[in-house]
Amino acid sequence: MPTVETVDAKPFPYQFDMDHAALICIDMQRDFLLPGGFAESLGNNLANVQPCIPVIAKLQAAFRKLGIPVIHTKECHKPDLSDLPTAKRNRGNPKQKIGDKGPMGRILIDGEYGSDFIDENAPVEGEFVISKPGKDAFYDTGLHEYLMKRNISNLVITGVTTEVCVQTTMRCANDRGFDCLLIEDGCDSYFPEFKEVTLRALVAQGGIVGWTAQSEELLKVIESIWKLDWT
Ligand code: TIU
Repeated sequence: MPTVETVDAKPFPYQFDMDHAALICIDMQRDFLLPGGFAESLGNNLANVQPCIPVIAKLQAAFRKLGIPVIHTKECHKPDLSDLPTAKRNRGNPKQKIGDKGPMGRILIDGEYGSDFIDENAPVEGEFVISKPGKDAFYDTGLHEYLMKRNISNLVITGVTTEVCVQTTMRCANDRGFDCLLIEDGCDSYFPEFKEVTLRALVAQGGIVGWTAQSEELLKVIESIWKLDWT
C-alpha cells in the first residue's frame, strides 16, 4: 500500500506521507474562542474564529482513526508569570491583562479553565499537548524533539489565529525542514482579510513557506485509500 499520496493543494500538489505525518492543532483554547477570554479582552470578534472548529474536529477524528499523531498547542503562561515578558503583558493596554482574573479563571494561565481547550477540539488520552509561552510552537517547547524522534516530516496545520500563532508556527516549521500543509478552512482569524492575505502569502513565490488546501481535499485522499468513514 502506498504511503505517499497527492493532495490537490496550492501552489501545487502536496505529497502527503502518511507514515511521517502529524496533525497540529494550534491554540483551540477557550481564551481565544469563547466569551470572557483573552481574545475578547483585546476587543476581537469571536464569531470570525469559530467556523474552523467543526473542520478541525473532523480532521482530528480522521487522523485518530489512522493512528497518525495529533498534537495540540496552547498559548499560556506559568502561574507566577515568570515566562511572560512585561512587553507582552502590557501590549495593547487590554481591559484585562494576561494573568488577571477573568470569568474563566486567570487569563492565559496554564491550568486555568479558560486557557484549556474547547470541548470540540480537546485532546484525547495519549496525545502530545504543548504549553507554549509564545506564538511559535517551537519556542521554549519540546516540539522539535518530539517530531524528530518520530521521524515526522509532514505537518498538517490547523488552528487560530491564521496570521498570528498559525503563521508563525508554519514559518518556524518550514525553517526546520518540515513540509507544511495549512488547512484553509481549518484555520481562522478575527480579521477575515488577514486570513485571506496570509493564505496567499504563505504559498506565494512557489510555496515559499508551504502549501494550503481545503480539508475535503485531504480527507478525500485519506478516505480513498483507507475506505474509512469518519462522519
Ligand atoms: N491575538 C491573536 O490573534 N492571536 C494570539 O494572541 N494568539 C494566537 O494566535 N494563538
